[in-house]
Amino acid sequence: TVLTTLVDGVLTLTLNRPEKLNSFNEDMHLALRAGIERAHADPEVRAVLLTGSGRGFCAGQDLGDRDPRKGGPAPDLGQTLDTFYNPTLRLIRKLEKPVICAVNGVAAGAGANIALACDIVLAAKSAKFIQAFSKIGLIPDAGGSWSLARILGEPRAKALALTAEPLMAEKAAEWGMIWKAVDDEALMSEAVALATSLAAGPTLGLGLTKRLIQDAATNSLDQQLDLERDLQRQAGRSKDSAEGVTAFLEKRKPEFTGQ
Ligand code: LHQ
Repeated sequence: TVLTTLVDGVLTLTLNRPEKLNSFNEDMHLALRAGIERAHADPEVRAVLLTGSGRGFCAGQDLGDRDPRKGGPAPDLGQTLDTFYNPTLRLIRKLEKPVICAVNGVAAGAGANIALACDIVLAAKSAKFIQAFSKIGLIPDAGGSWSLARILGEPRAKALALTAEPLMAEKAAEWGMIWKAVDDEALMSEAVALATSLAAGPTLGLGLTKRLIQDAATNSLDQQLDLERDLQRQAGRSKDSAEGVTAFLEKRKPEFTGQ
């Protein structure tokens, strides 16, 4: 349910249930989580690229999995979040390596919000983001209430979540919700080029940069200045920092090892 390749330091994870627009069943949850866990553990992985196969990116939870018409007690969706979505969301945010998301088609419900948890989001111009939850009486999950409110502010976050109106990729880029909308046929080559170039970068410093920017959301300026001091001290002692400065002085391209 998730295709995995490791090329030039880029671990590509492709959600692969195209006939269901890559909606999440248990298998796909576990396979995606295993992929991100590998990215944490495997030093060969220096960037992650998340995308979907077929015409969609991800349509959120597989709604066929729990058909209310079949009767029985209402499912505990809180438990679904605790067991499946939330650990993966936390792993993506905690991973001290860049996570690029190439949204190749519609991203709905939790599918949209997993994309928003990634560090750099590129989307095909034909792709749209739908906070589909309100259509089925649910609330935005998979971190969406947090990321939308932070990225867009309350007015746009509330309107998207209450109306479930699709947001096209170009508008999403204009609003700062994603990094870039690109021509459909250029999406994967651009995303792979970006991920490959980040994977060849100073991984330790990039990881600390990710943490620093995320922590800024809850830190005061004083706390953030202290954190910058601590992480710069660490970055300044890295092999890649020495290599970066040496390469600059020698007017050549740096060769980073990630350490
Ligand atoms: C699907 C799905 C899908 C199953 C398309 N499931 N089959 C929820 C509950 C539990 C715990 C916690 O969290 C959550 C979070 C959530 O994610 S809630 C939101 C769940 N997602 C949705 O409500 C989106 C449902 N899908 C749609 O609204 C549409 O499919 C979109 C707008 C994504 C795409 O529309 P179209 O491009 O017109 O495609 P389609 O609707 O024809 O879908 C293609 C096929 O994929 C179709 O199957 P079929 O056998 O008829 O060809 C759909 O049934 C299937 N599919 N989404 N979530």
